[in-house]
Amino acid sequence: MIGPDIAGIAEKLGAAADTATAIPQLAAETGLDVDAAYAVQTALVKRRLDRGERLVGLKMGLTSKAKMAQVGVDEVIWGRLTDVMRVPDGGAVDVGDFIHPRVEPEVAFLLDRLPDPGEPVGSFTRAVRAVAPAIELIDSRYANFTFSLPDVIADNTSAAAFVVGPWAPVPDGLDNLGVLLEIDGRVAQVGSTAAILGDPRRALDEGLRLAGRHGVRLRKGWVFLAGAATAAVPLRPGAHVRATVEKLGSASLKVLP
Ligand code: OOG
Ligand code: MG
Repeated sequence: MIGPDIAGIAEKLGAAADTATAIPQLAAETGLDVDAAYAVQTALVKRRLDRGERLVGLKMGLTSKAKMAQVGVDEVIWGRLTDVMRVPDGGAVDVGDFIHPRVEPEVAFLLDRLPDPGEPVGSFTRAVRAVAPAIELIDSRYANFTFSLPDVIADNTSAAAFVVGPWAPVPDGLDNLGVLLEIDGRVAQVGSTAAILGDPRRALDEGLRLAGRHGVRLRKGWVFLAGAATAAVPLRPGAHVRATVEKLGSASLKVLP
């Protein structure tokens, strides 16, 4: 039996991102299952690495019920972050570079000494050197921001850009910190880090386990996004976005007019 055309699907998704043009969903039509979808994601990210981008981290997706409900997919997923996706704290993006961008508040981990594949994380403070408030800008390449589980995995879990705020030492508890997303100084979303798998530290266990299944090892120095605690909010030209996590501070992003 001939399987789905992994390279061809990755090329379609890559071109959609490069030209900021939505495409129809393709998993059902091409018979893409979850494993094949991660193979597409690998090819899609390789396309970026081939043009000089560097892998700088891993992101988790759909680790909260709010996110699962918003997109109608209820499995935890993971994707890759490259250096070109990183926007400095307080930096600006242009909505014209994206199809239908949304922002969401995140908690970021700076990875340090990680366990060998198959081993449990053990001490979180050994595995994570610092934590920070962050903003993720997601931009599904599919029309109407609508997708199935294999579709969103193939599309590198909608990854498009991210901002990391100031790094701070790991606080005593990370499991019930208030999370706030403000647009132009007005509250757009409120939540708690408890929404992230009960405790965002669990996202790292899940990331190690799920990425490890596909032979992907996390690296010291990488940024790890634990997944949004709240639903994502559409990004408008001229907007000022701020994500605040209690005890950790804020990260911010401007959108060009
Ligand atoms: C998929 C990516 C989800 C998160 O933090 O849950 C994600 C999407 O919502 O398009 O990044
Ligand atoms: Mg996210």
